[in-house]
Amino acid sequence: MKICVIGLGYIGLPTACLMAEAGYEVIGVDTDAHKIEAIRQGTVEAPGENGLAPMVTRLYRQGKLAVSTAPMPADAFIICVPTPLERTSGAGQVLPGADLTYVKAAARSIAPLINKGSLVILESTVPPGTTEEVLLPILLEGGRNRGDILVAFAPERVHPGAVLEEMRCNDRVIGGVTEEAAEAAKVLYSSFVTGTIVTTDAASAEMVKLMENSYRDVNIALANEFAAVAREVGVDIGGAIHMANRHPRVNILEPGPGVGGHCIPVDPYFLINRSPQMTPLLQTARRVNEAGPSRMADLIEAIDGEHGVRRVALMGVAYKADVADTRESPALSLAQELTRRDYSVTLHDPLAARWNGPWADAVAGADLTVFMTGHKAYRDLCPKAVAAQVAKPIILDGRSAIEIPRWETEGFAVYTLGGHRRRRAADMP
Ligand code: SAJ
Repeated sequence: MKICVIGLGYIGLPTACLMAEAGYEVIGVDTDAHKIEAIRQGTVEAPGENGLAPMVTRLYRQGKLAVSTAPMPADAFIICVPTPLERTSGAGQVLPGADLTYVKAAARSIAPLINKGSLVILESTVPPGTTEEVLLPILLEGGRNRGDILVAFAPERVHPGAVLEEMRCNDRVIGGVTEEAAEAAKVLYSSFVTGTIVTTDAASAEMVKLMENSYRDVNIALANEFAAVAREVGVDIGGAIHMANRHPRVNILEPGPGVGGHCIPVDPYFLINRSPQMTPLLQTARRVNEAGPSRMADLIEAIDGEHGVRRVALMGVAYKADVADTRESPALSLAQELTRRDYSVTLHDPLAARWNGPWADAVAGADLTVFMTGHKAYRDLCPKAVAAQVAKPIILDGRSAIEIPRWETEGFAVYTLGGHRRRRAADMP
């Protein structure tokens, strides 16, 4: 069976590899000629995804994975293209929604290659109804009948940094425009998915994906709101969450300096845009999380009021620990806000190419060092070495990234997101 994977990004490339590894004849397609050339030259880079780059090169050289900048005839097509936010106005308010440009372009690029019995699977996260109301009509534009082709929606669940592992092991939901389509897609994914594959209709699968990420966004917002109250009350939020989570049915997430990545800040808007009147909680959660960087700027101003701060070093540009991905980076938003408030800002990230110079250069002369991402490289930093570089030994830990006693021993004043330091989780039984 020949499979054509459209889009070789964070999801499409590992998906193409796992399908090829499972024995299918796979053609990976991407309009980015540089990406295609890197695969052909064996110079693919997948920072943070151990095993992916060598797997791509091996499969390509074995002839199990072909690549092209244009789709080729196949028995099945898997669409893994971006669905970014677009600012649209509706119901008298600006409501970000899904930009389906890439999905529509991918559908149009494969429509001429569709035959009777072709299977088309959409993996990109989309608003409920997109598979049946947007994708299918484009595929039928060539005058085909609905019953001629099998169309399904198969969202992914991955943890960046362990994408291959999670694509294999996690349970998967697959929704079909018809039951036959869902079953056909299930057979395909069963070739490498060891988790349970649940089949349903396309709209339910689209909804499930958005519910998963919206659930996470709301719970991150809840943690951030608790942190704000803890700051007012003077309670250490880390310790309070640790204690609250000892309740058998409580699982409060981590407060942070903002919510980044290409999914959590985006996906709730696909539900908000679809039903603005029915989603006050999702909209509030988005506002709470989007205010993360400005809350951090307020905290920095308060520290400035106490100690005098002009130069701020932001450590961690990636959207979360131990990944190189800087999309929707809270650190970049904070850097903009601090610059607007006349602070001098340096940025550093050990994994993100643009900012991965020596950390000492980033903190040199800093009046305040802010940990925005809990990279392992930061957790392993030597406080004495940092003390020798900074102008003032003051830390704002936005991610519970450091062991506070190690830094206080070296004379650092350490601030956290929530309240003054009391008995911290680490000190607790
Ligand atoms: N964050 C917090 N506090 C937390 C957890 C996360 O502030 O307790 C922040 C992170 O630092 C980051 C942002 O939220 O800036 C998003 O991180 P994440 O780990 O929640 O999300 P992603 O985008 O890496 O992965 C999510 C996952 N979805 C869920 O956990 C429900 C992943 O399983 C999905 O496959 C992925 O979105 C996706 O591609 O949809």
